[in-house]
Amino acid sequence: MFWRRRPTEPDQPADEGRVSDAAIEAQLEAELAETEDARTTAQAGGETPRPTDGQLDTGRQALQAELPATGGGPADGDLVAGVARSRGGFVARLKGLLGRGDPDAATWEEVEETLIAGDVGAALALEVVERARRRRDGAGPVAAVRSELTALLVDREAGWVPHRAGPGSPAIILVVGVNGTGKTTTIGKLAFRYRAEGQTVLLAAGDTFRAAAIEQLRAWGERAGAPIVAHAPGADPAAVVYDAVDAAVARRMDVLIVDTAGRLHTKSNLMDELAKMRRVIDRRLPGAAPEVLFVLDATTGQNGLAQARAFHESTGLTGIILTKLDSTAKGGIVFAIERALGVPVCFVGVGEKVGDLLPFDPTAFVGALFG
Ligand SMILES: Nc1nc2c(ncn2[C@@H]2O[C@H](COP(=O)(O)OP(=O)(O)O)[C@@H](O)[C@H]2O)c(=O)[nH]1
Ligand SMILES: [Mg+2]
Repeated sequence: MFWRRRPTEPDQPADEGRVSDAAIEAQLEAELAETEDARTTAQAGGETPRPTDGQLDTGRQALQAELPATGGGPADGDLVAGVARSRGGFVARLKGLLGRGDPDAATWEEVEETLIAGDVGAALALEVVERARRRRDGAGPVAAVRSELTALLVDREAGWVPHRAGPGSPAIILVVGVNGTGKTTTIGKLAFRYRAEGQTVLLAAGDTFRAAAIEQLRAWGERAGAPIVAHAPGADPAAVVYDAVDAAVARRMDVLIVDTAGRLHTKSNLMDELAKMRRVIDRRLPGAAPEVLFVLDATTGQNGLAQARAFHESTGLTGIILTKLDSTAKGGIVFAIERALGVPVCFVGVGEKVGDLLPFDPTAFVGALFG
């Protein structure tokens, strides 16, 4: 499948026998024409019907209870509480093993096993142990392991900010990942965060697979004060994106966040669908260079890494959001995913409340883990 590269990246040399650029352009034109048709049909059919049951009201009431009475954004969730299970799990065991003074070879082996049990991954666990042993840290073996784990995390600037092509151009964030990992919830939390910062946010209901997915996003948008672009269930997601990009530009929105489907059983279709959404963005807003954030459920452990690699290969991820860190004792997946992809974790989810999405700060994270 052809993937349109970012304008800032050099073009790859053309392979022998590769489809010509003209053919690709012709195919793209045809796809975009199809997308135009889908848009016209969707607009003629109007937007999806609004929910009539009391579910949204219940959700709104629950949310009101979470929001501070003084207004503004929701209170930030607690990272230390969010990683309590991991701290009490594999990290507590590490400290127990290494806190008894000079560890022998057998103890180091147990440390390695403990890191593996904490989802750091076998190869990485071995690497951390070897380096920590060689380090002969004056502050002791626990500090040595802690330093080696910290060193695994990708270098980044503090506070992730989505790319914007210019002041009049919206930052575009595509949120991708398999079903149930927390994409829509995370988009809701992100919308709240940016709204609380005074930014305008537009949401795009690119998961058109189920009506409930569109309604879930709409509910979040209503709560966060973020309008939403949605087509009927079953519509072409690229057509939704097409309209959303145009609306974001026309309304001078600061941020456009696109929800996407995550069904795995049609994986190659899903990847094609994501690629097409990307191409539409590149076409409608050249230079937009959308962020592609992969939502990883921390409880899926090493299996999640395989998913992440597949998405990275086909869509070029620019960041990771690790959700449900509060539900796992194996927070070592943070180190494994950054090392596997070389892409930074930019947010972590530590609960289901609106404030439970925290910008990822490596030092604060390791500090919260080790207590
Ligand atoms: N405990 C916990 N649950 C979360 C977190 N993020 C999302 N969830 C829950 O995960 C479930 C699936 O979320 P959803 O956003 O619908 O996933 P999607 O299919 O990827 O869009 C919901 O019940 C969310 O409340 C988190 O950080 N912690
Ligand atoms: Mg969803």
